[in-house]
Amino acid sequence: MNDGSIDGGRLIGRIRELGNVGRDADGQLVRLAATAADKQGRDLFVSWLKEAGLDVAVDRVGNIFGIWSAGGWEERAPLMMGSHIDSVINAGIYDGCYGVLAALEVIQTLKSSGFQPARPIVVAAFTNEEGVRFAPDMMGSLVYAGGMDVEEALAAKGTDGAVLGEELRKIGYAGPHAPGFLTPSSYIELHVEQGPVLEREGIAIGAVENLQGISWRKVVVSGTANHAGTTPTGMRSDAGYGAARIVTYLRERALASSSPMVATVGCLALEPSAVNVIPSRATLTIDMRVPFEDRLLEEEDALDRFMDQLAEEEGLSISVERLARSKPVAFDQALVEIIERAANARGLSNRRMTSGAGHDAQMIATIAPAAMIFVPSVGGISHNPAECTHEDDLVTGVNVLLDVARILSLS
Ligand code: HGY
Ligand code: MN
Ligand code: MN
Repeated sequence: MNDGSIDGGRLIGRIRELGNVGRDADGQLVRLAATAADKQGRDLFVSWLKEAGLDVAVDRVGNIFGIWSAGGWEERAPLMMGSHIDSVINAGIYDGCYGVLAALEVIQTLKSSGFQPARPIVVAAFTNEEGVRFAPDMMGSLVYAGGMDVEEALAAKGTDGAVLGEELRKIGYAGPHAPGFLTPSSYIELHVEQGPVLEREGIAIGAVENLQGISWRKVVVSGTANHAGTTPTGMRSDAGYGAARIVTYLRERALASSSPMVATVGCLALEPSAVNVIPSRATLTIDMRVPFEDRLLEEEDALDRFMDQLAEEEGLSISVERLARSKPVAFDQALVEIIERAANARGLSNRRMTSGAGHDAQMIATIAPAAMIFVPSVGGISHNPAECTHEDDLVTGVNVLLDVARILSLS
């Protein structure tokens, strides 16, 4: 392919092929960080990197890098593009994988067209972006950017009791390189929007200028198991009721908030989980997000006060563990403008936007200029097997990434 445009068939084919790796017995896509399924996905991605003639490097926390540096530009900071290939549970096939495979497609297109960059170009696949098995999310890029000690990350215990460092060794991705071994000149991440905005407004490209703050907590509500039939309501310390009050508090708080706030209780387990026993314990996770740091801090404080009062009123004890916390991030304005100009040059409608989801770009933004490109998600659905982006939108996004990469690697 030498006319300088991407090979859409190769891109779509790889997205589909990688999307079939890690299907469980029910056909659900589950490729959690550092599992055997993740290894299969990683091995497939690395095979494509080698096919493309790239140097492959893996760092100590399992981040994978495909490096195009032929021509002796090693001494120059590389242009980096990438995302992640781990998934949530029962995932779609585009989240993360699209950005990683798009970056590889851009490099292969530039290489085969005889393009001569002035600096190396790197595709990155960061470990454990989703944070479903090991918290926090965006862990690989957080460590890479120096926001988390690599030893602390490798010691992280998963929801299944596994230890990340051992799991990476088991799957053969405990690499030799020190996280951060390459400091990019700039970082661009292409991602499906995962929200409804672009589709609703009929816009082709999102030039992402910022990303909201994220607060993850694990909460354990402890009460007293008792007989469901003999215990008067006023004498109960019902952990299940306490958890339900937290869920409804968060929804009411989000709806009443003066700023865009979302809150989710994604995990909820009751013990002993018997039909006629008042729950003695409820274990839940809370994901709160607000685009403004001061407001997120306010919401965290308000939640703490609510839970203290709930505990007192209901005779419960409530413990809270912080799982992840990232501040809102503003991306590099100059890069956002380059993305807008690239979209305009192709006659593509585009708009600036905030990312509701967390991304590796927010971590790399702390060590290099970074920005993101979004393409529309059908129905705004994501973290769901129905996640979909139309093929022509996928190709359009990669062509914009290609144009941006040309500009950023020529200087
Ligand atoms: O949670 C997030 O926003 C991302 O999908 N890790
Ligand atoms: Mn993602
Ligand atoms: Mn995701």
